[in-house]
Amino acid sequence: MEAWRGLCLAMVIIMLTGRGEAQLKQNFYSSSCPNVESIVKQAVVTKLNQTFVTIPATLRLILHDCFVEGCDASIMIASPNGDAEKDAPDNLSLAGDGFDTVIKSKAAVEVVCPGVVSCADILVIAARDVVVLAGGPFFEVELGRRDGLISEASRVTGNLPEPFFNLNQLNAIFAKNNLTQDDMIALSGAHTVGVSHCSRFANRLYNFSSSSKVDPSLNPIYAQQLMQACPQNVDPLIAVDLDPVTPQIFDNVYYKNLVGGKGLLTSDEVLFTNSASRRRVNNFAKNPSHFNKFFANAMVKLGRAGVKTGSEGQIRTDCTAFNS
Ligand code: HEM
Ligand SMILES: *[C@@H]1O[C@H](CO)[C@@H](O)[C@H](O)[C@H]1NC(C)=O
Ligand SMILES: *[C@@H]1O[C@H](CO)[C@@H](O)[C@H](O)[C@H]1NC(C)=O
Ligand SMILES: *[C@@H]1O[C@H](CO)[C@@H](O)[C@H](O)[C@H]1NC(C)=O
Ligand SMILES: CC(=O)N[C@H]1CO[C@H](CO)[C@@H](O)[C@@H]1O
Repeated sequence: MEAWRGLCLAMVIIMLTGRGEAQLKQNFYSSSCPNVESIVKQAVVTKLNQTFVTIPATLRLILHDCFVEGCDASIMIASPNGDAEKDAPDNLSLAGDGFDTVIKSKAAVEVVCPGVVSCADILVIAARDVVVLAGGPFFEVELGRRDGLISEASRVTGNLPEPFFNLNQLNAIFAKNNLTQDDMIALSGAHTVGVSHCSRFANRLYNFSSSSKVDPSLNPIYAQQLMQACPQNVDPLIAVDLDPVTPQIFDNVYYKNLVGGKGLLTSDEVLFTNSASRRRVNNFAKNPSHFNKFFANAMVKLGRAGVKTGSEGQIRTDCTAFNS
């Protein structure tokens, strides 16, 4: 009887994993690479010591990876023909330091546990670590992702949120990734660090509508400052802080900015101007620990988007190339 039950259980497990339904879990590498998280953290700290950009660049990478093909490090692939995901127009502004953080972390992990930890998981750990290093909340990450086998610029189109999106468009693209409006609002709080190039919001300053050149939802003094930083025909390399108040700290000031008309992108400010999302923005602006809790929860959910597990995909040795 016992043997029979054991056999049934084993068959169920085989069926589940055989169909690729293996689950992500915390401490996935507890026996195969027990120190993976501390190795990645050390690599991230070392990289951060070289440049602050490590933080925003790595954090943004997780969105761009997970929303296109799922969280499978497809964003990391370098193509000699310039037609991989990272070459798509939407990726033009991804800072090289995010890629470098993952590459250096992977190199450090490979020394100790060669061929065991996916690049997708390393990116997820590194993205969590930069949040913590910038003063944000710690949270346990789920691991067990496999690296994807597809990375094409043409498949990026339509899968990433755009800075001119309205609330419905934002909700729709997050919903495709099983994320709610509250998740979306919390994840937008990543814009508490990092920068945007002028071209992504210049329409709000110079060419908003037939009745008003300047977006009326912008605080007028902030609008003046932005026009100074971003004159028309500005050098396309010029970028300004997404959070003008505490640009290097992961905090809830992003939401206070929105309340004060200092959301840089249309997609930021709309979270406050639209009454359907305003209450949550006010809540995060007033209650930092509430924001931290929602952000951590939403990051874990983001990390589940379109994942490959079990025997799907591969564990890349070099994050920038498929295994040959
Ligand atoms: C809600 C929809 C979102 C839109 C429309 C959006 C759009 C943008 C845009 C246009 C930029 C500026 C890019 C540039 O000009 O260099 C940017 C930067 C950034 N985004 Fe988002 N984003 C969104 C959500 C997110 C999420 C969910 C995360 C991460 C969890 C994130 C993390 C970042 C970071 C950290 C930067 C700064 C990058 C840097 O300084 O190098 N964003 N985003
Ligand atoms: C940070 O960089 C400085 C030199 O810029 C170096 O002396 C120091 O050891 C570094 N610290 C870490 C933790 O890497
Ligand atoms: C201003 O906006 C209108 C309508 O959106 C567009 O047709 C026009 O090309 C824009 N002008 C500039 C200078 O960007
Ligand atoms: C969203 O959740 C459903 C049900 O669990 C799942 O089948 C689907 O693959 C998920 N979508 C993404 C993008 O992860
Ligand atoms: C960081 C990075 O790889 N950026 C690339 C994005 O795509 C353009 C081409 O569209 C490349 O020139 C960039 O190097």
